[in-house]
Amino acid sequence: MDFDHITFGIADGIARITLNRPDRLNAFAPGMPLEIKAAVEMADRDPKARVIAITGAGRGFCAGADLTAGTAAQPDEERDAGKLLETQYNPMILTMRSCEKPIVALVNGPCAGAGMSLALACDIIIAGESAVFLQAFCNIGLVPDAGSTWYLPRQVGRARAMGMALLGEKITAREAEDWGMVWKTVDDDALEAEGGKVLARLAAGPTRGLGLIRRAMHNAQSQTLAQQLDTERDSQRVAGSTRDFAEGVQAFLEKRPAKFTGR
Ligand code: T3D
Repeated sequence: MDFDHITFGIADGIARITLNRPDRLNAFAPGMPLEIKAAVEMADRDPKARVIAITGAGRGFCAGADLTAGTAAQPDEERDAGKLLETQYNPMILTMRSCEKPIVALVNGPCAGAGMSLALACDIIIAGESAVFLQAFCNIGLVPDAGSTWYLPRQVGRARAMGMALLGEKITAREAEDWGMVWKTVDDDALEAEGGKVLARLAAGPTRGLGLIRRAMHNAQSQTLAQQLDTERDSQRVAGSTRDFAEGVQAFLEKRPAKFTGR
């Protein structure tokens, strides 16, 4: 499949989606969320991909919606700022949610508006030291979208989420890490190497089990304890029937590293 706004490839078990509009800090052009959605679906289907990485080309991760195109460029009488959400952003976020493989954001620079929502919808965020995160929406009179009002308070708590959403100020990668939004902040120069280590580890992991872990963690945000215990039981039944479980136990008993195959 040809993409206009992203690049996509699979190598060594890692499906890599690179947002590719560096002149606009990889702001979302109309159509771009659907390209990301399609790429996530391809990676999810392809057994060669065992983890998905999302990053940005150039010095930015993603500056949110392109304010020179799409809704912002429409005349007043035609403008429907909910339309792209309904037809593009929301399907992208829901596809990421239902994906059965871990998704890692390598945040290499400014991460704003719906670009921050995209990062929040990933399972792990690794950020370069100079990355900044901002809920830019209120700065232009919009409301947080693409899942930010759902993910952000769950990840950083209501007070910090409200502060970010109502004030639209930048927070640094280190602050984001202190707040529990970012797994790890690394030197900018080390982002590829450090991110690569995490990706390689996930790509060599028990893929089915990792997918079930992410699903259970996501479900926990909206389920009761009793429902969650059921989810854990059902997930364990599936994980316990995989070859990777048998290999993991065997490797433990033989005191050697496990060789997971993702089955
Ligand atoms: O239907 C709908 O579309 C509704 C959906 C809305 C979802 C949203 O995401 S709304 C929020 C949209 N995003 C923003 O408001 C963020 C705007 N950008 C910024 O605040 C800043 O650019 C950053 C804080 C992200 C980065 O600042 P800085 O100083 O590192 O970079 P810069 O100089 O501002 O930007 C570099 C270039 O990227 C610049 O272009 P130029 O002057 O070199 O030709 C700038 O105009 C361009 N750019 C940055 N963000 C966007 C953008 N171009 C288009 N759209 C952008 N969002």
